[in-house]
Order: sequence, then structure tokens, then C-alpha cells
Amino acid sequence: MTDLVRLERHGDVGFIIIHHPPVNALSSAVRSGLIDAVAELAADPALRAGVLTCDGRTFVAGADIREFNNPPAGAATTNQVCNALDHSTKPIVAALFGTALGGGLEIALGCHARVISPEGAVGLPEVKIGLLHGAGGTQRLPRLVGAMAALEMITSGRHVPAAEALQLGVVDEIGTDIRALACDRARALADAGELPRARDRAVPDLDRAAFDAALAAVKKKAKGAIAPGRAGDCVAMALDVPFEAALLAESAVFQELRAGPQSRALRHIFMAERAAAKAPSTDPAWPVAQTGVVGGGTMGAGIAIAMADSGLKVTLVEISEAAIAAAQARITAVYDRQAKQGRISAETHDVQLARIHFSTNVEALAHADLVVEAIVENMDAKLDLFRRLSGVVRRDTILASNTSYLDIEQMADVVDNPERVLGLHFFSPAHVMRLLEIVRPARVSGAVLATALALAKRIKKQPVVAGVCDGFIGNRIFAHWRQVTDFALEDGALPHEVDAALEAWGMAMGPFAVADLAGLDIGWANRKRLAPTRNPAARYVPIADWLCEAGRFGQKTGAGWYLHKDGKREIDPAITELVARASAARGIIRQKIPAERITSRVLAAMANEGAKILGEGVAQRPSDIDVTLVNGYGFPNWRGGPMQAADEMGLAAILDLVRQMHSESGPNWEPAPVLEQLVASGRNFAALN
Ligand code: 3H9
Repeated sequence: MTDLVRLERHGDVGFIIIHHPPVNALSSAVRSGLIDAVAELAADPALRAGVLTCDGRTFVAGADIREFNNPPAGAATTNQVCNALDHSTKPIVAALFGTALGGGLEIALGCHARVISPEGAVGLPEVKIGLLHGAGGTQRLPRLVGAMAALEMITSGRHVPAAEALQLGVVDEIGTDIRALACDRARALADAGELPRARDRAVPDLDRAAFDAALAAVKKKAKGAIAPGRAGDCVAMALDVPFEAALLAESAVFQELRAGPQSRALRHIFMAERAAAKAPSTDPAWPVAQTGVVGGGTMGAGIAIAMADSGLKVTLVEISEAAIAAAQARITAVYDRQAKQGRISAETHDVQLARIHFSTNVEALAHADLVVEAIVENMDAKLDLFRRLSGVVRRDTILASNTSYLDIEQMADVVDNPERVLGLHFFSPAHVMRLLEIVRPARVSGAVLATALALAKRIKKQPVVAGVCDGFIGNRIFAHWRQVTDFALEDGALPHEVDAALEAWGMAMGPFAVADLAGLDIGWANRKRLAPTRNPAARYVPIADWLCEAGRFGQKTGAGWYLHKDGKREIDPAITELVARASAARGIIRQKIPAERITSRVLAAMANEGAKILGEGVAQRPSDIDVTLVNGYGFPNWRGGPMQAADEMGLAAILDLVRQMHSESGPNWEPAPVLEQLVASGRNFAALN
């Protein structure tokens, strides 16, 4: 046995205990330890039964993800652990607490019974990292809960709370003292001479047509991700294929997915998200209880909701009673909708709302620990506010700006103690979108940065630390690839063709559809401000600009690229007509551009700008850029973000494309020195993580 797994003797029951902080991941050493412990339990005549549990804060949260890139040769498999448990001649009961996930739940399913603590949860989240359960999860779970419920649990990967796990039949009992409960149950099984095994059960009867329809729906919904469909196919095997044969087939699919690019990308994002959330220094975070938000528009209201949802008190300051009434209505509407949809109870509705107070006076923020400004995107207005705040709040109150582009250093200049100023760039709607760019001016202290990161965790956001520059990480990259899609119009594509190409590639929504949704006037103002124009010597004027000048988007008319009918999107024929006229006027021959040309250029533009961002130190590592684009810009997580996707494509090919785009489009498309250096030295972005 290893020191990661021990066998403790409590009278006639042997406790097999895993000790592998922080989450008791099932590494190869833990797996060997478990097999040895089961053998030791079997060999000890003084022991009649066993309990399988863990030290620390959780039962096993899954296989050790860090071992998947280079699995140790010859190590015992999780299937072998489950087999050993399955075939134990002494009953073994799993005592679950925290989150019993993936391989953790699979070994529990290999035990003869399961008990769980009331706040515990179980789940098979492998699809979220592009995998399925390689140790019988797709075969044992349907035998316990039915194939329909198993399909839902497995293909969604969701955490199932203890009470629901009991009701479904994943576990047998809930109780607070799980070790005692498991011990009693193990003794009772030994007394009765019973060894109930999930594998021996028949899958409960079901409506096969409904199951097949549900599986087809899973595949359709996966949007290019392959794991949910493959996992669903394995659940179907539980209905059609004998247990042992199905185990072998499941294991083969697991290995295929593990070695493939999608799982590699999703595992990369899993680790990247955790790396991005780590404070760069060891300074301890300050406590935050009272928060303030200035500005109650869409952003400010969303930020206030995000704070209140996590139990923080919020004071929202607006300039007039009328503005307060509007902010209050905006916030109340969000909670009303959630209550109506049954997502929160009536009581929660009232409690969250009661956490938000309103005032027309910045002095109401005197006791705040942290204030976020979300007022108009105008530097003079922001400087004026920061000066006033500086005179009102404590000297250690953190002052944050939600600006998307403006220079936060200038805001720090006007306050007493600039070390407490930083950017908290939320994405709209702020209570929904997961990304939070934490913008780090040169003078901000380590403690203030640590506090912002801790706050992000508390309000359930994915933080990424970015340096100060125009557009930070996300919008700066967005502006560049967005322009590639405009160029595609000049080259003869139509907006819906560009959107379709990118959506088929995995993007949540094409850029023209996004602009449609935001309002083309807003989309255009940002684009024109940020994006450099194509080489002035080039023959074309961006058609999009021409359309803009032609008056179609002169005011917010609701006019856009698309018509929306019955929830479906259709290109507005008037647009096709306008594009045809603009093309003809400039002698452009309209042609269908291959989707691959659009997607590879978009990727090259992102990777090149990402490399510039790295070179300037705006991002700490390539994986932070990936986390930003995946969590805030609809980049497909199964491609791992633009830097990981560029690595997969090959940086030499990316650099060739960048050089081509540079020769066509001129200034602003120069290859990034970091990209050139990586290609010259035969390395990739992953080497810089
Ligand atoms: C699997 O089981 C396949 C099997 O079928 C195989 C059969 C053959 N491995 O998230 P946190 C680390 S696939 C290694 O910040 P939380 C994590 O990196 C697996 N490390 O905490 C971090 O390290 P650090 C299926 C892991 O409280 C630390 O633990 N299971 C693993 O917010 C804390 O993590 C999953 O996919 C792991 N499996 O959330 C579950 N898990 O401190 C993945 C965590 O150095 N895990 N770490 O940065 C989770 O969902 C969350 O981590 C969990 C805790 C809910 C457990």
C-alpha cells in the first residue's frame, strides 16, 4: 500500500481511507493503493466488512487529470479498482461527502452500497473535459437509476445533490455521520451475507424510442463537442450489450477521446482557468462585505445583482431619483423573471433585493470596502467621480473601474492612495457572463489584486488578470479578428456566410449576428473606433462602412443584417441587394469564400494579436488569453481557446497566414515578434504557459 491509501481497523470493519489532498484525485498511486487495501481487507480474518472513504474536504473528485497527457505505463486502471471492489467477498460501503465525481463516483458504484452526507453531491462530469467514464460509469449507473436518468446525468455532467441522488437511486442513504452510517450498513450486509453489485442488476425497462430521441437531441445540442454523444452511445450499450463487453468498448472510447484534440483542449482550459484565478503574489486578500456600485445602467445593475447574489451588501449610487427608479426597475425585473421561471424562491427573491440599497449621494459609500464605477464611458466623467470618491471613502477602500477601454492609470492618478485602484471589467449581462477581466495598473498593490481575485471567486466569476492597454485582452483581440470578418465581406462573402462558417467551426455566434443583437449602431461605433482600416492603398473601402454611410445604420432603427422569424435567423434580402450594389460599384466580383479560409484567418488574427499581448506583458501567459476568449467571447471551449487552437494548427502555418494578411492589409497586421521567435525555435504557445 502507498501512504496515499491506508487500512484502519475499527473492530471487525476495515476502513480504506484515501489521503490525497486537495481533492483526493485518483492518481495511479492511489489506484494501486486501493487494490492493495482491498486485498489486505480480504486477507484479514478479523475483518468482516469494509468502508471506503477519504480524508480532507471531499470524496474522490475523479481521476487525476494531470496524468492524462502522459498516463504512467503499467499502472493499475480504475477499471481494475472497480473490479477488485466488485469481487470483494466482504461487503464494502462507500461513505461519500463533498463531491464524488467521475472516477470517484465510479469506484463508489463498484462498492456494495453508498451513503452520503446531506451537503454532498455526485456526478460524472467527464464530458466537460471531453471524456467519458472509463471505468464502468456508463454501465453501472443505468443499472441503478435507469438509462434515461443516466443519460441525462452523464451527458450534462452536472453535480447531483445528495437528496436527488438518493431519490434517483445512486446512493442508498443520507446521514450526517457518514462513517458510522457506512460502518453499520457494511456490518448489516455482512450479517445478511449479501453482496449487492450494480453490475448484476438488469437495466430497468424503458421507452426505447424516447431514449433514442433523447440521445439524438444530446448529439444535436453538443455543437461540435463529441464527448456527450459518445458517452450517450455508451449508455445505450447498457441496453444492448453484455456488461463485460460493454466495459471493454467503453474503455476503448475513453482512450480514443483522451488521446484526441478535444479532450486535450478541454483539459487545458480546466487547468488554465485555475491558473488564471491564482493571485500573482502571496499578499493576503482583504475582507469585503460592503460594496458600492456607481451607475445603475445595464452594467451597473448587473454588477449589483452579481454582488447581491453572493451575499454581499450593495449600495448603488445614481445621479437622480429618476435614474434610481430605472435601476431599481431593471434589477427587480431580473429577480422577478428568475422567480417566475422557478429558478429562485419567493423568499430568495426578497432577500437578494433587500441586499441592494439605493442613493443619489456618493457619501452613502463612506463605509464600502470596494466600489465599482459603471458610469458612462467618458474619461472626464470618470476622473471627476474618482476624485469625489477619494474624498468620501476610507483610504483603503478599493476603487474599481468597469471601463472597457479607458486608461485606468489616469484614474489612479487622481485619487489619494493609487495602490487601491484597478479595473474590474465585467461583461454584459454582468450577473450572467462568467468572465471578469481584472485590470492591473502599475501601482496596484498585491493585496488589492488578491482581494479582487478572491471577490471574483466569491461572486462565481472566472477572473483573468490583464495589463492596462486599449481593449485589455479580450476586446483588443476581438477588434482584430472582427476586422478579418469585415475583410471577408470586401473579398466577396455575405454576412450570413461568414457567421455560418464561424458557427460551424464552433463559435457560439458569428460576429454579424452579435452586432445585430447589440444594435448595429453600437457595434459599429466600437469597431470604427478600435479597428485599424485595411491598407489605404488597397482597392476596397470596407463594404460595411459603405453600408453605414449609405444610411442604413445611421441611427438605431432596429435594422440589421438579419430578419428574425419564429426564432430563426434569415439574412435580410435588402442587405444582399446593398452588398451587391456596393460590390458592383467597386468592381468586386462576388464569390463564395471557403469557410476554412475565413476560420483559419480569424484564428491567425487572434493568435497574432495574442502573441503581441504576451510580448507587451498585458497577459501573464497564453492560457490566460484562452480563458478570456472561451469565457467572454463564445470561443468553443473544446478548441481550448485561440492560443491552444493555434498550437494545434501549427504555429508555422499560422505565421504564414499572418504574413499573407500583412501583405494584403498593411499596418497593424505585422507578425508578432513572439510568434516569429516561437516558430524560429520550433516551440509553441504551450511552452510559455
Ligand atoms: C475521470 O474521473 C475519468 C475516469 O472515468 C477515468 C477512468 C479511467 N485531477 O477546482 P478547484 C485540483 S476524469 C487533478 O480550484 P473547487 C485543481 O487543479 C475527472 N487535480 O476547487 C486545483 O489545484 P490547484 C472527472 C484536480 O473547490 C485543486 O484541485 N472529474 C482535479 O472550486 C482545487 O480545485 C472532474 O472532472 C482532478 N480531477 O472545486 C472533476 N480536480 O489548487 C474536476 C481538481 O493546484 N474538478 N483538481 O490549482 C472539479 O470539478 C473541481 O475541482 C471540484 C472542486 C468540484 C472537485
